[in-house]
Amino acid sequence: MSVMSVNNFELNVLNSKILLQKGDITKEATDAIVNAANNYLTPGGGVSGAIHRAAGPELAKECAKLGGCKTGEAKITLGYNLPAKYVIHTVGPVYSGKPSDKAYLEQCYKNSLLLADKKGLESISFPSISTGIFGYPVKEAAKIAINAIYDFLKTINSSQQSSLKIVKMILFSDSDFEEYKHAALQLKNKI
Ligand code: AR6
Repeated sequence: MSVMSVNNFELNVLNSKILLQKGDITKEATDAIVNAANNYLTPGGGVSGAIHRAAGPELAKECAKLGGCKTGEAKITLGYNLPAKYVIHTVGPVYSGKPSDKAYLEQCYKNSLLLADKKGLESISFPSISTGIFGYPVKEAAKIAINAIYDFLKTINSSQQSSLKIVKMILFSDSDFEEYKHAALQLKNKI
């Protein structure tokens, strides 16, 4: 485990690592980027709108054939004009304050990672799912995201050799980056 510069934070988990970075996910050249989608897999606004704009219209055409996506589940498409080869679309919960919010958000990270592993991908980048238009408080969402990614990597790497080596969280603002770093430091102090 090592702490890097101000806009980068790294946490090693057996053979893989979690990397926190400030940035724009549409610029990421990881094997897959994750989209914070809606149940209909239509472009929408926020990070999803940005991903669809950068990928080009073919992405929405492929999405339209997938029959939607339930909250907490994940579906994969090609990345078209994006630097990433694939887009994994997952639908976060609209924040309601109920305990089910946490379970759905955990499922988003877990199901996206499962899909990436099944496809044999080595690297994946996530945005901060549900914390924009869907209103999930960033402090809580950051803790859930970091713990879900860590639990997934620890479990899969201890039972088999996973293809996944790098899991990035791409945070759009300084304050989001600080919240995710805080959550990662808390986890680091516990393990
Ligand atoms: N790169 C990285 N993160 C970004 C970028 C970017 N280019 N653009 C925005 N973010 P949101 P949600 C951050 O609202 O809350 C859509 O309309 C943003 O600052 O995109 O899951 C869908 O169709 C925030 O921290 O996703 C759904 O209807 C984070 O991405 C709904 O919004 C997530 O914000 C999903 O809402």
